[in-house]
Amino acid sequence: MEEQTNAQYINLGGLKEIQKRLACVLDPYGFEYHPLKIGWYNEQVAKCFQLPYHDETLAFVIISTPSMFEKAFIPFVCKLGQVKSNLDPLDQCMMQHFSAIKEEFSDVKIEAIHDFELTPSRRPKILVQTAGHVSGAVRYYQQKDLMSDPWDGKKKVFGVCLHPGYGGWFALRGVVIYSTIRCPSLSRQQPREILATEGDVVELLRLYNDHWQDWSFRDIIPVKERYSQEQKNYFSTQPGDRKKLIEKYCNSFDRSV
Ligand code: B12
Repeated sequence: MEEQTNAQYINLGGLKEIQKRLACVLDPYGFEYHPLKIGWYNEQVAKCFQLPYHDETLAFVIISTPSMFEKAFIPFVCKLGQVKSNLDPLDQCMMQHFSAIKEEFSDVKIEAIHDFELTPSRRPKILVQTAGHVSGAVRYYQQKDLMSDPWDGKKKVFGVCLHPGYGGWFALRGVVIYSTIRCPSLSRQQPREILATEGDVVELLRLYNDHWQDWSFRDIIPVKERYSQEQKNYFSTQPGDRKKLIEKYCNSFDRSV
């Protein structure tokens, strides 16, 4: 654990102020942000994934909702024409929005970790599903939660999160850690139990692991919003072939602004 000598303690009022400022930077672009304490995350993950901060350190998990594609990604690739060819355009877009958070809080030390970042030993720097679960924003369903495992532990079954409003139609983009800010009064929120039976959880894990390309796991519950057809086409297209799609979106985007 890294001992920050200049730690600042905030109460729930202080947290609300931070959330208000995050809203200005993130709400217009289809992102959600949910607070957590680093200790809640570190308690769950193996030592090699733990983050070197005090348990009370404040962080937010950042989620992209379906409208992020139209509100953030298309304007990013079209308007600004700033996509560098060697980096994934969506990753670049996320980097820009995380940087905007850092700019808004330029008086505070913030570490932003993206879902795609790896450690030198090629481990993910952050397990966003665990972070999402401990924040209470999404429910992480894992094989090890099953009382009776239909795969008998013989198959590695990847876990998946569900969002109460968007089902599987969202992504966990990373965390921003307010390295020197501690919020002892933030209390843990258990995520909503979204599926009713163990059979539903087995079905979710089966769809996610064996049929993720048909999008069906995302619709396991009724949702308020899904990805647009354009967004589905984009993600179903091989990364190397996405440039043509981007050009097509930009032609219609240019006409609409
Ligand atoms: C590597 C990776 C993959 C790999 C391996 C998958 C895996 N889960 O390991 C591959 C390439 C196969 C893959 C594929 C896909 N992936 Co992927 N992947 C990742 C990535 C980058 C890291 C996952 C990882 O390595 N985890 C390491 C293992 C060890 O973690 P773990 O199993 O959760 O174990 C921890 C927990 O169990 C925790 N723990 C222990 N006890 C408890 C108790 C509780 C209560 C809790 C909360 C936690 C907890 O401790 C363990 C660690 O010590 C994440 C993004 C990220 N940075 O997290 C996306 C991610 C998991 N993928 C995602 C998706 C959507 C996919 C795909 C559908 C493709 C796509 N992007 O559309 C497919 C579907 C899977 C499939 N059928 O192949 C999403 C899942 C979203 C969701 N709703 O959950 C993520 C979160 C990316 C994102 N930005 O949203 N993926």
